[in-house]
Formats: sequence, structure tokens, C-alpha cells
Amino acid sequence: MSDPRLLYLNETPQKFGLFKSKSPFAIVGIPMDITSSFRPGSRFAPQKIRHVSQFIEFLSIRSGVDMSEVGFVDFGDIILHPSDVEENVERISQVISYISELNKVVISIGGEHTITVGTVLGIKADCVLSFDAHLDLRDEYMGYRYDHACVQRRLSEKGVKIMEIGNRAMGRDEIEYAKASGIPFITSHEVKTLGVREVAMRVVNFLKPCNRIYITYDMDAIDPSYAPGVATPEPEGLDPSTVLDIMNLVADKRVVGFDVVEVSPSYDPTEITSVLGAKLILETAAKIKTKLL
Ligand SMILES: [Mn+2]
Repeated sequence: MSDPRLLYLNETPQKFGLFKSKSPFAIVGIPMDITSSFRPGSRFAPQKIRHVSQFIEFLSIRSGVDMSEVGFVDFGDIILHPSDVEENVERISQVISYISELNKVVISIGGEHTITVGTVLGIKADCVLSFDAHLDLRDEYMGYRYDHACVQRRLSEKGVKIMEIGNRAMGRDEIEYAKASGIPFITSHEVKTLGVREVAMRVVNFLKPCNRIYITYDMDAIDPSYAPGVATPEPEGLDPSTVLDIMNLVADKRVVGFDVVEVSPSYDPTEITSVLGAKLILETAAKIKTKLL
């Protein structure tokens, strides 16, 4: 563990699920919560999601994989600067690139969505599939270019190909940028009318030329009735089964990493949002495992 990129990695007392050092799945907590504009607290999500993971079943009925047999290697949390977002994106990118080079699928637990800029660049993904209520395509938000509202814009500027699902909160400038830059998005309303299979088919087509795929689950993609504990809740969201069914039809062994972001535990008194976050991790890892077999 002498690689300089590991300077910013902290052991955490709690692990996600069962720790198996040979597991192809790595967990990293990224407790960054600096630019949250509405309901802060996502810095507490990595520990909360690890905690609730101890109390749910690890056998995936969807994919037939028992993740308690596969386990996870939990690398702990990334040590972050208290206010410098760009510095943190760089730290995140360094740590994630190290873990990715160990040939593990890197699973990041945020933290605000801005962490995804660092994880995607660190993992060197060429394509991102984003589940999010928001497009996150703003050029700047409140004067800042590294912000939770600008995530996909920063990645798109770096040449990463992006497709978004479940969106329903956006500005006209974002829609124009998406059109001009060839970023397809399927709103939550369209997901309902098109149905899971049609949406999945469009995603599969989009992902055809991709080599290294990254999936990001902003928990606000899911309806607030299922996921109330998020930083910026937005009505008319997707239901959890729809998200998992789409994932299940599109994820294959090209998925080199994914994340769950924007859970805000203080607004999640029943812990159902954190449980759902842990479930997304389990099911996505289980699906990727079926492709690795
Ligand atoms: Mn969002």
C-alpha cells in the first residue's frame, strides 16, 4: 500500500457486506458534501449504507448470484478537503485509478453527485449511464463549475459519452446543450410510456461502441415516495424495480464501475433510502458477476 495515490485513503471501522479480499468488487466511500444546495448531509451516507448493508439479504433473486459468497473488498473512505471541490475531484480520481488498476469493479458510495466527475475520470470510462432526476448539464451553478448541478457537463467536455434516464428537472439551457452535444435522455414520463424493454433497447444501442461503461445512480432519480432521504427530492420519479430492471437488461462485463450518490441520511429517518442504496449496489454487482462467470 505504498502507492502515492493511496495517501488520501482512510480505513473505516465498518465494511460493506462481507469482506473478501479476492472479490472482484471494490467499495470506496466518498463522503464529499460541499455544494449541496438544499438538504446537505450526504457525507454521512457511506457509513450509513455500510451499516444497513449488514441487515439485508445478499442473494440476488434477479440474477441468481449470492453476493455473500462473492463479497466485497472495502477500501474505506477517501480523505477529502473540507471546502476545495476541484482538489477533491483530483484526489478521488487518483484513488479510483489505483483501485481500478487492480482489475476490480469500483463501487463508490457518495457523497454528492460531484464525486462522479472524479470517479469516471479515475476509472477512465468512455461512457456513462446516469439515472438522475436532473440532467446536471449546467455550465455553472451559483458561480461554480464544479458543482452537483454540473456533473455531466464537466464529463461531456472531457469527451465522455453520456446517456441519462429518469430526468424530470432541468433548465432550457441544459436541454439545448444535450441536443447540441448528442446526449440522449429519457425522462421519467417517457420511461413510463415506453416501458422497460424499449428503454433498455435504446440504452443497449447507445452503449454498443463503448469499452468502459460507468453507471451512476443519483438516488433522486427514484421517486421520493421510495427514496425520501435525498438532497434534492423531485416528484414523479422512477420506481426501484424499473431502475433495476433496466440495469439488469443493459449491464454487462464492460461495466468497470458504478456509484450511488446523493443519499442524505438526516432526511431518511426510516433508513429506507439507505437500504435502497445498498440494494442497488448488491443487484448491480450481482448482475455484473453473472457476466464475469
Ligand atoms: Mn440529481
